[in-house]
Amino acid sequence: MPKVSPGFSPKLLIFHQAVAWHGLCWVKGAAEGVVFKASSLHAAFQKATAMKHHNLYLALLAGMSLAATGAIAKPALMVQPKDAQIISSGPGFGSITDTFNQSGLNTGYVDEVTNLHPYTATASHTLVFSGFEWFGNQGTDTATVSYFVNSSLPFIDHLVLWNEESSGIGQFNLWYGTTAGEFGTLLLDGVSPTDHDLVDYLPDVWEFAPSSPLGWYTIQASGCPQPIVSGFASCAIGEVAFGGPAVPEPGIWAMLIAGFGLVGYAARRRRVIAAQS
Ligand SMILES: [Ca+2]
Ligand SMILES: [Ca+2]
Repeated sequence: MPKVSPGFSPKLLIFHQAVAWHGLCWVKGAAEGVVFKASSLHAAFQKATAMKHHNLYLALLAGMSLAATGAIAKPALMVQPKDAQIISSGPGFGSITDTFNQSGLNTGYVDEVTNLHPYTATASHTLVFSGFEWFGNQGTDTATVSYFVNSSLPFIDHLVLWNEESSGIGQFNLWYGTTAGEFGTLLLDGVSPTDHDLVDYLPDVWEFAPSSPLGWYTIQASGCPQPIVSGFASCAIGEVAFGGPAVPEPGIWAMLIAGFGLVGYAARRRRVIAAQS
């Protein structure tokens, strides 16, 4: 079985199975001069059984499912925001640009190329403030910041946050909208990042329902500063990035087409042998 990433979705797999099943039934039926009116998996299976080809269909389905799983289980890739805006508690201290330009990371990532999970397991952010982090206005316990994402990946479903270690963010909601600061779709509701001590810190990673690869993602932070150290009375961010699935490679589709051709050849051969005996 292909390795299933933490981003694996059973619903997507079922959807792909259904698509694969209907597609195969239709093509196989058309090839035999019978276009299936398969409005459900059950109807398709009954039809396949009636044609005494159910084993063939099950084998095909299994193959397609395996291939679909491989396609879906492509690793999540790192996605770098292209812009950011402070919606509240600004201008604060430091530059908001330093929270998405990879400043302060011990090792960089390549936008839409680096695999998210292995990378975020070891990529730490410096505890040094100047030139690397952003703090909100002193005396504020909330802050809202929007990040602009414009990615060629099919969708966005991960948030990566290096939660600044001395003040950080207590809790936050993540929203998606088409404009900066828009509370459009709620993607994460009241989640709590790690409260780090005064050390270089690793990121937290959250997965959420697939969302648009183009638009503004807004972090609505509260509960700042965090208890450990509470060095400065405001919210603070070290670095923010996103993640989405890789697109299936053309090779997977070539493999499927080749496999289908082989199965079709085998079925035809079986009929010829049956006709001769
Ligand atoms: Ca940074
Ligand atoms: Ca802390």
